[in-house]
Amino acid sequence: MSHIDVLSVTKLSPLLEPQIRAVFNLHDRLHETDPAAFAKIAPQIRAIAASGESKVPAALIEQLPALEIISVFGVGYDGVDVAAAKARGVMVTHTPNVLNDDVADLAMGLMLAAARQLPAADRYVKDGKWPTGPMPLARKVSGARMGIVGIGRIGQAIAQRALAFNMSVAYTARSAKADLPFKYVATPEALAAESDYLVVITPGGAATRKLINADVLKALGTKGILVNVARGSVVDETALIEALQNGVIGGAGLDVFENEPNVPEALRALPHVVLAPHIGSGTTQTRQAMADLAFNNLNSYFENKTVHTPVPECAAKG
Ligand code: 8YV
Repeated sequence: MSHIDVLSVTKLSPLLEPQIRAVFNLHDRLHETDPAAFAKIAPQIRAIAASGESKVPAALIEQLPALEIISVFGVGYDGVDVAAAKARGVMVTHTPNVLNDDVADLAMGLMLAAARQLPAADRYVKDGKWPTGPMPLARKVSGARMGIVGIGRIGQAIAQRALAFNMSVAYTARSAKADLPFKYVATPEALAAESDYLVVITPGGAATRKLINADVLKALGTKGILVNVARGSVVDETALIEALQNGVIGGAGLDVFENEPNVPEALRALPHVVLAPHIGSGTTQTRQAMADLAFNNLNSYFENKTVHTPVPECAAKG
């Protein structure tokens, strides 16, 4: 299928790029690197390869009259204008499920790291401070109250882990899920008020923008810890920084940010915050599974017009 032209809109994973190159004719971010060459090839582009953080706006889709499929390497696809794609009959696929465990593991890791001050503890020993006396006491995780914002596949994987820590689990979502054994709370603010740890794992996009605002943080309280493994857009980062600076909440563990890879200096300077560079799905095993699924979606689309994991909006109905 080397005659099929694919445009990548991000630096592709080294686990995915060779798979695509072996079968397709890949134009690596040509729209950014060489607009003149892109203008020539644009009418032939039949697929886009993107990542979870990629932007595929309507303006780009409009420039590609032969576009048939957008394959996202990631479960989140909030950067893709799915409505514009659907209006043109363009299929959008993503990589759900294969990363549930890793993202849930990282949520627990960030919660533990922030509560037990693991990065500070590591520095304490390495900097030779231990002989000067013990570290300040930290906060207990086991048996505490976890509130989960968004109870999809990953949210449920986090809940499962929380139960093993004897935590109580409550959640908020657009509606209560009757099949789940956890308490439903109608709003993030009300959930925060009854949580020690508030874990955010809801999709990004317009519907959840700044869902976690100053009021929610205030409700979480001076001892509460916020964990975000969703999208930076879900948390009002300015409000979060203020809340952390002023002791409105107790701490945070963050894997995602409003303007990645740029993290505000004010956030980086705070001692009671644990930061990670968007590594929720970042293990070799999971990235391989994501790469295989993202590639297989492309490949089977062009082989027989079927895909393994369409985004819900593009899934065939009944
Ligand atoms: C990224 C993610 O896709 O799955 C998602 O939605 O945010 C991540 O897994 C991954 O970092 C590749 O860029």
